[in-house]
Amino acid sequence: MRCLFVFKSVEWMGVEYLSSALKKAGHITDLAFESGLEGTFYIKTKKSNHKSIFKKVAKFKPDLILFSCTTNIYPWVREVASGIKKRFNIPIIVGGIHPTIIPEKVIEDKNIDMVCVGEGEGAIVELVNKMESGRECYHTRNIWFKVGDKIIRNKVRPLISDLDSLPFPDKDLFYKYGCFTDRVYIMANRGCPYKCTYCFNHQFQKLYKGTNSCYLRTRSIGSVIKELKLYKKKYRTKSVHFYDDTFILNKTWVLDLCKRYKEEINLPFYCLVRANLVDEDIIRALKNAGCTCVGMGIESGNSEIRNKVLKRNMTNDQIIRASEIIKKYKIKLVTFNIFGFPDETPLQMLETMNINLKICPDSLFTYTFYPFYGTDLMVESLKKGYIDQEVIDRIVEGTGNYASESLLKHPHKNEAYNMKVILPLLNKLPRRMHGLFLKEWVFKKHSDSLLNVIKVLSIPFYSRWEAGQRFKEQLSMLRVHYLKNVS
Ligand code: B12
Ligand code: SF4
Repeated sequence: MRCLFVFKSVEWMGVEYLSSALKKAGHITDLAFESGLEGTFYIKTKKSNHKSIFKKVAKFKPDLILFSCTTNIYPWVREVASGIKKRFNIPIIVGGIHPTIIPEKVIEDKNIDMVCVGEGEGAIVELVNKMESGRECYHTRNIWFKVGDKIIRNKVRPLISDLDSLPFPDKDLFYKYGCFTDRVYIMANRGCPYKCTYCFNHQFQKLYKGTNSCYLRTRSIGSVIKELKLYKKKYRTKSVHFYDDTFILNKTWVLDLCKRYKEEINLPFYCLVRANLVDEDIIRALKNAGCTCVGMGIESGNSEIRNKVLKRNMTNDQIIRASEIIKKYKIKLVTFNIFGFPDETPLQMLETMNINLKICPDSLFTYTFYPFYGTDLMVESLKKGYIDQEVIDRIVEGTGNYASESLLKHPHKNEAYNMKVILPLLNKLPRRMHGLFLKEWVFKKHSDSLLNVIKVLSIPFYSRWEAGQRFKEQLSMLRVHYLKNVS
């Protein structure tokens, strides 16, 4: 069967995995892609009329249209799905994190015929096989169907236990659109054992409870190395970005991977670490293998907020110790920070500023808290009156994001936004200037234009490596868009 994925802004591994699973089962896949700056830089570009997508649909003549959907691109998915339905009579399926969390709402959209809940490879192959052979498909696990006024809800199948059994992601789909250049994204694991209250992982753990699934799955080192060797040859890869939620969770595995990576891949790489798991053996091994930069979530510098509200389970000492080890081995450190949690006071927010200024990361990312639907912290925010049904409806619709102003009715929203804006710049200013901002400045109301100027001034201080890569990728997408006429 002919399956057309529709996506925008950035390369997406979820789509690549589904495409290769479908190809392995003998189906034909392609991608209709709309470039833009929102997926990586939160910059709204001119509203698109999606013409290139409709043109691609007309040319490819798919039997099925497939959207992958995070919360923040849901408005775009709905708009494009509606445009497609107006012009073509082709079934549309939407999968990914947003429909997984709120299938009831997503399937209500009149242009969406099916949604996929949870992991998609097994489900999509079964569905497409059945559709192709004209067999009844309403009993396909993970898939919800809309038949007239009726919704058919199927349970989820167990998670894929052997990740090595999956074909490597079909990166060609995005490569031809210039979505990546010499840096590749890879995932060596799936799942995360922690239950941080603002993250989707505890929702997935609940979804799969009782299905006899192991939530945390790790690929064999041989499989990861084989995938990277392929990219090195095919895309002339110069750096690698491991996007695993908790890359260093299994110490023996990381140490073994580092050894073989050095011998067989030997490219600079980036990965995510968790402060409570960092030790000298791991960081030394990462360094020896070529790791040039690690990302580490601090989220809040106040241990009460971090451990009671966010359930991060890590102490300030662990964060400080981890950053000392990372610096000792001269690996660049990027931290992630969020301001404006429920009940967070300005003084607690200041602790996030202070811990960063103390450990001096090479760069840092700052966000305002966005209560993703169904997370424990969204529920808590509702209970405590920080959000109401109207805000929940906006989240369901995919409004806002964690780079914009908070959706919460937070008494210290202003301070949270000031701190989010100023911290990346402050981290690079001389220590003697910190006092200027840490006292009155963060507590005052500033004009949007001043805050926007600071945001622009801070751009060079966000992770330079990451910003540089993304900039290169955006340029490459534009070049392909305007010069190559890919179809
Ligand atoms: C890597 C990553 C990125 C990379 C993507 C790079 C790449 N080349 O893939 C980048 C940096 C670009 C990115 C950007 C964003 N990300 Co991100 N990202 C991730 C991360 C860490 C891994 C995603 C991944 O590849 N997973 C592995 C694949 C196999 O899983 P998957 O995508 O979920 O797909 C499976 C199923 O969902 C399902 N499925 C998915 N789509 C479809 C479609 C159909 C038709 C079917 C049948 C099934 C199906 O089947 C797939 C295979 O099993 C996740 C966290 C996570 N662990 O998943 C966050 C995550 C998805 N990102 C998130 C967010 C918020 C964003 C941004 C909005 C942030 C931003 N602006 O920078 C953007 C959104 C961009 C966009 N266009 O949507 C959130 C989404 C939360 C939410 N409720 O929406 C997550 C869950 C992180 C989190 N902890 O909150 N991200
Ligand atoms: S450690 Fe990271 S990925 Fe895991 S649950 Fe917490 S925030 Fe989510």
